[in-house]
Amino acid sequence: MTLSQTSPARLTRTRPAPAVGIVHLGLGAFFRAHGAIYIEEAVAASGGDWGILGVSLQSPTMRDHLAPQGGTYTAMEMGPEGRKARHVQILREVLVAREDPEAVLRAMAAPEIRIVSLTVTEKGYCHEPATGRLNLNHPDIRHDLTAALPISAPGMLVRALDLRRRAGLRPFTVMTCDNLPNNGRVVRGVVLDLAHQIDPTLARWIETEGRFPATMVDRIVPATKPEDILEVAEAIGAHDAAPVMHEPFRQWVVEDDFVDGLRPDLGAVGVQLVQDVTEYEHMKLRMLNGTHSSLAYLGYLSGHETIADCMADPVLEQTVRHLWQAEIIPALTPPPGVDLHAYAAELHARYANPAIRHRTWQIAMDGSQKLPQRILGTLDTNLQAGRPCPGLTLAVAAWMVYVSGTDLDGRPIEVKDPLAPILKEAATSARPVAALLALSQVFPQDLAARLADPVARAYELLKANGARRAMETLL
Ligand code: CS2
Repeated sequence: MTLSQTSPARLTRTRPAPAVGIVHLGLGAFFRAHGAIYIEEAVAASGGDWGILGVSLQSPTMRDHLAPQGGTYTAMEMGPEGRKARHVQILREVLVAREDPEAVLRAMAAPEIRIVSLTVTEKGYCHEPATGRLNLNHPDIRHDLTAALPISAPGMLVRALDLRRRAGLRPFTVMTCDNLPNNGRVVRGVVLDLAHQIDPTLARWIETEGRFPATMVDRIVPATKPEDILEVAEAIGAHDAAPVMHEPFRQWVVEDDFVDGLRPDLGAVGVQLVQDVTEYEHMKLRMLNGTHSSLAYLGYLSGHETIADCMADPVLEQTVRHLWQAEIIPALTPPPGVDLHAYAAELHARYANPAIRHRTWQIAMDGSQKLPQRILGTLDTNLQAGRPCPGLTLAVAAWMVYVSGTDLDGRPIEVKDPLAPILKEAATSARPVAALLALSQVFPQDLAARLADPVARAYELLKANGARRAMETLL
């Protein structure tokens, strides 16, 4: 056996990246399979110094994987009919904020940086999900209020903007790419809240000069699994320690509001540049992420490992169709020219794609940060209009079972959530439904009052009959 058969060569860079113009915070699989590819294509189409410097906030793993590959990696498109590999080379360098926050701030404050984009997940904004305001009691924010070297994403943005202001530079555009409604307004709000605490003059400068376009991002990108690394090696004939596996579909809707109008030519590669992204965000968060989370809890409790497995189960498949048709679409205003029924049909096909193994457990993560914008908004609109919502109510009840840390057959669940200990205490108390609904970080309290009875009934049904029977009974 030759050496190359036992260990294929490492993936390496084959062309230089453009000079850096963007710093990206949060270098997970999603950005590498979505924004990075769009930006690489925009540079290929129209040029510009829009290379990306990636920042991992906590862990050095991504840097350690990407550095020996010159920052390049494989994006593997997984379609129902086959796969297609692409060698992405737009990322020039990776820094790790926990190791060297000063280097990250220096990079963000450099004159050539015009955009700082973010995928730091919902909890990375350190806000109260129910209100959208900065949580001043968040331990990272308490640290960042006084320390010159921040650890939170809002802290990084504020300190870097401060360096730019002091150096007489223009601010960078802050472009959030996380699944939050009004994500531009949320990040602007937390940055201004923090800046006000640190230096009101800085806050005023950011308020007048800063730009925070909202964006709607969409592509299903499950976390990379060890078997994916082997599959990619076999497909490309080289070892890539950090590939990303993604579906063919992609969509990016961006508010065209950048500091001095400076941005890559995103319009050339199919990004929709709009005045107001709100209706797109609501559509995507409620139709896609709302049913994703519902399938995650109900599917997990029905014993399903992935979304595609859920779609192959007629009970869950009918549940998700019911959610779209009877509960979510009636409570939505479509974006201009969009047919929500066609959008639902497209989502159905995307979920059923057997090549994408997206774990229910992965989507179930961080539910306390996700439920408000994905599910509770739809429930609120419907209940106020007097329309019952048995499906979404059951999904909330399933989340309540899930966060107790024990499934309906008594097996342990590994619950990942920034509020996990609080959720567990409430979910295992004598009155779990009432105790969870009382958490104002998650449930606006007027909605909690309206949810009390229906959720309690759904919860009892789940406990008594199991998830599949409960769906059959209620829907
Ligand atoms: C998913 C999203 O993990 C989750 O919570 O719902 O990551 C989803 O796959 C993306 O938003 C799709 O664009």
